[in-house]
Amino acid sequence: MVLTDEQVAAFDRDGFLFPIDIHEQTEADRVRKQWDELEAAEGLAGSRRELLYNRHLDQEFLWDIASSPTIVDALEPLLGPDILLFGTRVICKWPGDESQVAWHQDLSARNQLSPPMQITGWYAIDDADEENGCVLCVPGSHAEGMLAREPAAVAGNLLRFNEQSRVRAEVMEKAEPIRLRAGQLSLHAGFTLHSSLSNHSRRRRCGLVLRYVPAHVRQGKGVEVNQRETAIVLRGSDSLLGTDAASERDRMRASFR
Ligand SMILES: O=C(O)CCC(=O)C(=O)O
Repeated sequence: MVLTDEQVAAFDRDGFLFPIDIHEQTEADRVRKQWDELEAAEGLAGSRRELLYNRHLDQEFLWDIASSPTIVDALEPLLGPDILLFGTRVICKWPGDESQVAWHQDLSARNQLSPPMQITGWYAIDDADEENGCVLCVPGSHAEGMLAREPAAVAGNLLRFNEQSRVRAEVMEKAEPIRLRAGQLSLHAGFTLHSSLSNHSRRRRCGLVLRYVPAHVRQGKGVEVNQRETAIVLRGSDSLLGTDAASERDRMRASFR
């Protein structure tokens, strides 16, 4: 989807944009069914968290979403002509699950992206609203740059490291709920402050988190192993990786055969 000038201006002003329609109901239902099957096959019980990272590398339906031309078209005016998929993660909150996501920015000293540029896509596998713990974003917070982090003060924090951005209560109060129907997407900037609360409904809330960077962004060599990601060119080319979007799509497609 090509963004209108108004949408680009809204993203620049607020640091997020939603909803963006990716899939109609039938296709969204198909994605949810595939996720349900994967969840059942993997028996997420003991190792839930690790199973949820970078499954676009071995699950074609997740790769298809992550590399969707509709999403990449939307990203192009925001990130430029050369775009990498940097990593994915599914974040699920099951009914009765106390887990939540502490206030944070996706760009942090830990992931060492230079220059610090990233846009995150959040694809709704399930409908997401306040009741089941949708993402909350603070409008304009991306303009503050990188905030200091401290140990998280919330129980059940789903972030990889149990941290949170240092943020004042009056800032959190400005947060907007990112309500999405299954099959819709939101985008937020790397410095946008966001979080999500526990699921108080009887419905699951699963979302596919997609990290995109412009191709000139590099990751520091000293970054911890579980923060290293696999960059795949989705649009244009990358001189350091020495590859382009067409060959990467062929390579990925072949890997699923
Ligand atoms: O899924 C959530 O609740 C949080 C998502 C998130 O932190 C992100 O998209 O960067």
